[in-house]
Amino acid sequence: MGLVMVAAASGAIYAAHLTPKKPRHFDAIRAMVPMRDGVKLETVVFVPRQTHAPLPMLIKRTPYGVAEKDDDEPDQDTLRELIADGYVFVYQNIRGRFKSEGTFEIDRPLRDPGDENGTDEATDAYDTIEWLVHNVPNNNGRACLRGVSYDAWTAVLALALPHPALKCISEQASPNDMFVNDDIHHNGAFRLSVSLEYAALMETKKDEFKEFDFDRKDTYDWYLSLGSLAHVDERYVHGTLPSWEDYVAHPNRDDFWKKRATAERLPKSTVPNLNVAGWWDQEDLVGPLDIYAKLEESDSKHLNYLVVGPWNHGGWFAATGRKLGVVDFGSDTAKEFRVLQARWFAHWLHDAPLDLPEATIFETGSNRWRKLDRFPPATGITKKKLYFRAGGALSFDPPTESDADGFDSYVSDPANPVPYRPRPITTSNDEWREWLVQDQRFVEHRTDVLTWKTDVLDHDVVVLGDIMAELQASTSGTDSDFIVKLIDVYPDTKLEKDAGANVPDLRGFELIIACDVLRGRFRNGFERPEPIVPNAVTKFAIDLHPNAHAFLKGHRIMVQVQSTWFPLIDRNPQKFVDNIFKADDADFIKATQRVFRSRASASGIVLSVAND
Ligand code: PG9
Repeated sequence: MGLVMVAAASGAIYAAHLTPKKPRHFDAIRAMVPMRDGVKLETVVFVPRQTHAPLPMLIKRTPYGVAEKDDDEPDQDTLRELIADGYVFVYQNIRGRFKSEGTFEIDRPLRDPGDENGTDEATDAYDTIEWLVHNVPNNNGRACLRGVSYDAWTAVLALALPHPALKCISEQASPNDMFVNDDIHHNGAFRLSVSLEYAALMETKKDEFKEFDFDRKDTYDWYLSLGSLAHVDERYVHGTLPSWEDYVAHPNRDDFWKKRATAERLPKSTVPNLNVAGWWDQEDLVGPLDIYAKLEESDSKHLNYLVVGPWNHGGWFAATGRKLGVVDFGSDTAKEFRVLQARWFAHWLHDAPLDLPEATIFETGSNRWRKLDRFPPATGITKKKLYFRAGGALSFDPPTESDADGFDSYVSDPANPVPYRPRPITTSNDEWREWLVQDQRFVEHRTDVLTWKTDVLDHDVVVLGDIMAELQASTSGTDSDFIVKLIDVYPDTKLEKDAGANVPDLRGFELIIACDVLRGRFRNGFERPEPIVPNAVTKFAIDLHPNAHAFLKGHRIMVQVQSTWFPLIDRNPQKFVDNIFKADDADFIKATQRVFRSRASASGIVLSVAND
């Protein structure tokens, strides 16, 4: 019981009156920490009660709120290992969120080079650390920034102006280039539902989360009846969501997006960074892989590390991480990560030894951790192409037909788009978090989804590294999306080892391993969209990103191609228009798509297959 105060030269201090209801392990200090331009940021510092030796600080900078009550201490479960090692835990709301002053801007970019007086997340992180080292009692002058997703993004940006006390960061699922991957677009295709709903959540109110007000349960139906995206503003938003206005104003990868593509703008690697990603991250799988890859280019001191596990967004803080949906990974992967993470921070902040490979990668299917000296590996793999063949076959042998007979076809109708997960598509966060591991049989019957499958595998095929889809396709329209999914098809017979009362029946289960979309207008670059020549065979290359998965003996490999994925991705009108956000309803037309599987125009997927 007591009153915790901090003597600060500047910055308002809240007096935290401590009236514990449950055992308290920390004293809470609340402060409005001043930034260089006078803006003050709401900060709460939890100092362990038991330890009196000087401790390092673990800092999270977030738009999602800090503990409102002193009782809301750092979580004894997910932070167990870190708490045991001894840290001061710091949480701060970024500008314009909750009690923090200033203006919130989703994905505020780094200030322009030469803008000496400007502020950004890098200067805010710097000023915060400067204040903390001088004002937090018993700190040892060392700090790390950590966080998942947006909080990871703020950590990454701090690398642009690292404070001398910043000894490491751990970015976990940070987005990177939001026009090409991660939350807002994928390869120029707009991630409609997540972008609109996130803007509403974050920009309607400063100090609360406000869900978009749908008038029905099935948002698929709502988005479809909306028609063109031009109606979002006219009917619902009325210019009140700044990000929505930005998306409409910047339909191509112009300077607005380039300024926010963080990895490209980072200086060379001088601060240790533990990058963390999840194979089924429904929001930001590619960001951490890209940030890791970019920092690798200048990592002469070996400060840049990577962990990828079988997780959804932030799933490494799940209770165990043993399962995602119905998929079982055989061990408590999230707990395993948290032990590794504790070793990482203990090394940089407590001088503990570190014996960690550069890349710790979970290989799904075989369910084992691989220790690699880089990822994707440079050796030990062979690039092999799986070709689309006649009769829905998928084979390492190339096709033999001529163009005239060698294609499969479907009609893509924007009035009847393929749902990305089974309807009703509600706003349930739990459903959203697991859609990537849902059985894909729910679309197999659709005439606008093409499917090719290998024979039953007579040996394991282990993919370890890049996966690239290469489509030779045509459309009767002048613009089109192509979505490619690489799927593991489980055996039709129940395996002995899987039998048991509580084990789900996974016979014939279709599990997405990798997937992505390309907006056809951007096939030659994201800055200048180009119409597609109707009915001409055209190459569409779609990066399905690095992966680590064993397609086991007895399974099949499957590929699906479709042109809509709604409302995850907005509908392409299929007629080229200048700005899809401003299309007329009449611009949305049916298109006949052909995916070629001929000698001259072969389509397929290039896999990096492990030699071992
Ligand atoms: N994926 C979310 C996000 C990050 C950065 C910008 C916008 C959204 C998040 O989970 O924080």
